[in-house]
Amino acid sequence: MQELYNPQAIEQEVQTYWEENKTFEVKVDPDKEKFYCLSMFPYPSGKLHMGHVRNYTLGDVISRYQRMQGKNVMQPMGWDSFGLPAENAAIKNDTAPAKWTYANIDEMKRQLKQLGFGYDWKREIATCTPEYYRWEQWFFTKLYEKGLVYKKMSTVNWDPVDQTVLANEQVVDGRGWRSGALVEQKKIPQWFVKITDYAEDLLKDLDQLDGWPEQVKTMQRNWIGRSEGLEIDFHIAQIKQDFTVYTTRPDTVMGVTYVALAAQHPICLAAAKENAELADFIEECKNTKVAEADMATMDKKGVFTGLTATHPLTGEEVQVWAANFVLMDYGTGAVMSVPGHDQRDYEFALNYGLDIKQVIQPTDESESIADISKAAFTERGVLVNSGEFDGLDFDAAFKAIAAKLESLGKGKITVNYRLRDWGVSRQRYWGAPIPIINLANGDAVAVPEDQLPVILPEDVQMDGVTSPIKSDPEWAKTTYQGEEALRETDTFDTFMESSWYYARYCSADSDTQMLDPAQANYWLPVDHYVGGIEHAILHLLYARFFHKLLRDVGLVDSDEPFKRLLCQGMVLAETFYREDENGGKSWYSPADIDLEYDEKGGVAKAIYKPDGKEVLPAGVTKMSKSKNNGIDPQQVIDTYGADTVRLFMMFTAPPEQTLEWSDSGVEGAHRFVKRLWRAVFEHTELGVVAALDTTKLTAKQKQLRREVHKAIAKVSDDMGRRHTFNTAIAATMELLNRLVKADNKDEQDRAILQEAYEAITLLLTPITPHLSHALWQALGHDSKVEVAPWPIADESALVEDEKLIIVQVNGKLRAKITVPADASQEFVQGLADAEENVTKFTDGKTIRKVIYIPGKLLNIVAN
Ligand code: ANZ
Repeated sequence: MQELYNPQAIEQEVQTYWEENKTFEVKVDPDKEKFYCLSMFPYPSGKLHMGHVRNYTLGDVISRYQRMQGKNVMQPMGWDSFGLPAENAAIKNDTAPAKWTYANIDEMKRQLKQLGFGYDWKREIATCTPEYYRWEQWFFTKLYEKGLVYKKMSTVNWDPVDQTVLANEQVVDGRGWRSGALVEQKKIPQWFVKITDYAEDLLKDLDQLDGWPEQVKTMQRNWIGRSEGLEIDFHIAQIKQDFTVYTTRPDTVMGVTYVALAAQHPICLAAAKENAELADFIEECKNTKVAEADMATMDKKGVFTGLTATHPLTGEEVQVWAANFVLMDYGTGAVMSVPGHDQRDYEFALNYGLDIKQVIQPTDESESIADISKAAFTERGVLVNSGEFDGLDFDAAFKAIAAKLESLGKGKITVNYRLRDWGVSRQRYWGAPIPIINLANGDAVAVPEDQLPVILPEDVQMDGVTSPIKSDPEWAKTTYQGEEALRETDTFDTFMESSWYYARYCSADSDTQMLDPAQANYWLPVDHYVGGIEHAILHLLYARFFHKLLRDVGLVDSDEPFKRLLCQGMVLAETFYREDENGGKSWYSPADIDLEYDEKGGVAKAIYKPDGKEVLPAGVTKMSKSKNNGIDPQQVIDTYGADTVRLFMMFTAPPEQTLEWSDSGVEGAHRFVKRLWRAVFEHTELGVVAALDTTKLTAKQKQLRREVHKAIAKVSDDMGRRHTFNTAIAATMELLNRLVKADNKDEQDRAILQEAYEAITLLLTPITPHLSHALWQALGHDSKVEVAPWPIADESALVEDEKLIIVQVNGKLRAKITVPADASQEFVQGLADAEENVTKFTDGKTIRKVIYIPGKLLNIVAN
């Protein structure tokens, strides 16, 4: 008897085999169909968490399945290794961000290997290495040459005590995380990439992405936010100046009762010189940074500029206000205000006693006229109080008013996007230096190619306030064409690195180019991308944008980087707490809790093991530090082995849904693994098996074999098409239950069992690869299971050669007859007519109708 199932020993041995045989190293092979499976690379925070384990198990299962389909599968892994947490950790632990990061990478890589993920480690990249970021810097200089990047003054969070710029996550309740000082808004020059030039392309190409969840595409569409509208010119006679508003509702133009400008609008800035109240207001707006999402709920405030503008169609004079809800960087920074039909304008008008006029009426005549006494009527409808445009609907009014204004030279149709250009400057240290040289005369130039990469020093002392490359006066010093100049000390947003890593993997070791187009075009686009839904907007949009940039400089020839996207659900766990006298809660790790159950299997008591006293359950939530309910994957791997962890992850929930951690679930998965192990060895111990001879099978044997092949067909469909790994596993579990009860006495019994255990082993290979590797050998194979072809269901085994037919007379069961599976209706009817219990009810009657459902039912209607 083979020794007991010992996952640690088996897994170690199989992993060594993979490593020695370079099982997962791949090369371009034009004769083979390729499959590129990618999981979102981790930030090296220290050690893997369960979210990683789930993400990477999904990717690995898909990869291994595709490899068994005979495809050339690339599955790479790397590290998204720049970013703020490394700086914070370095300060806390008195080390350098680089050292901390590389140590974490080592540890997490060890864990990934221990989980048995089949990565091509030769392609490993870490974005914080010069070998990687030099190409990002190079690419940025290319974009600079193409006019796709520019410098602009832009607002940052400024800590006046620490004299430093803060990232959004370093601002806590409006104060600096370290100094506690009130954070101010400050404008400094920053670099932007012109993603807005690609807005239309990014929107349009979403239609190509059939393999993406609808939800993600919708989020991207909304983020890009295309709107079609009209730019309309207003004239201010007092200062002899025109300004332009942007509106998506030109149909409401006759309802304009005032206009509103952003506080930063040049007309407001000019008017403020003689208007102290306005100047104060502008100052106040400066220090409140408003996100677009807050626009609807914020208190609408403003100041009258003292100016009036002439309505372009009515010639009426309307007041010009500065208003806090108008954004300077959207549209034209000016709005024609229609309080009757826009809620923000409405609230503002109420606050300042401005007129509210109705010009739109509901289309549905059964509705009474819209009530605008409490809120604006914002739906589309039919025009009223609009002179020559009365009675038109939205579309007709849009056209008519646009045409009229155009003919007057006061309007034009325009398209606007909510999408803003991408600000890539960060004032942090741990990032790729922006490859720009600032000249003494104020100009900026790209670092020449032969001076790249601009290296970030790694051996630094963090003072917790200023970036080491900013505090070291020497670092920035350089020369440009013989003149002294200074390097840019800002670094890139880390989204820059994650926007093209998927492409770098295709030729990860190239030190002569960013990508090798031949290799990139073989592997790209990624066939299956697996990652978290939290990246639905920014990361995925930036990566799509970069792909188009790469395409437009000729490095890749596809339009989109990711063919199919899978967003896995979160991993949840139970939470437990105790309350102290002040009502504060302390949270206890589920790993330290013993549960006592009532007779019905419900939780009766939760006991904190270290002190034996009770804690209270507080429901199931996402594993997080704040609720102390994270389960450390390492502990589970050490106890049960990687295969059990992988199996549990895949079995417990479909990929997109949340997965609830449960100790009993893990134990259940482990029992199944052990059971399979035992069953296979009990089978192999019975000795040599004869070859399967399907012509010699009894009905019972045929039935068992049919079940085996049904399971193969089901698992293949679940894995390949539906991606419901949980039901695939359930089918193999059922099959195992069946097999352990099956006869194993004669040769053909054992031949079927051999076929069945081989099938189970292969079907589980993507999920429990170490176990399968060992079982495959135990079943007598020399070749390795990783490259064994996926089993194919034998169609002939699936065919049932006999069927049981229910015979009814007038809907009542009268007989059951067994017929060949391909029997015709006449044949079945003939047999039915020979049944005494049937003829008893039909004799002497007229047969009105015979209903036959092939293989199932024959119903004779007679009276
Ligand atoms: C008049 C009007 C009447 C509007 C009405 C709406 C309803 P989207 O669809 O998001 O593009 N707007 C224009 N520029 C703005 C700015 N810089 N800051 C704040 N709001 C601005 O929205 C376009 C609408 O948002 C425009 O249409 C404008 O208000 C406002 F019954 O013009 B509307």
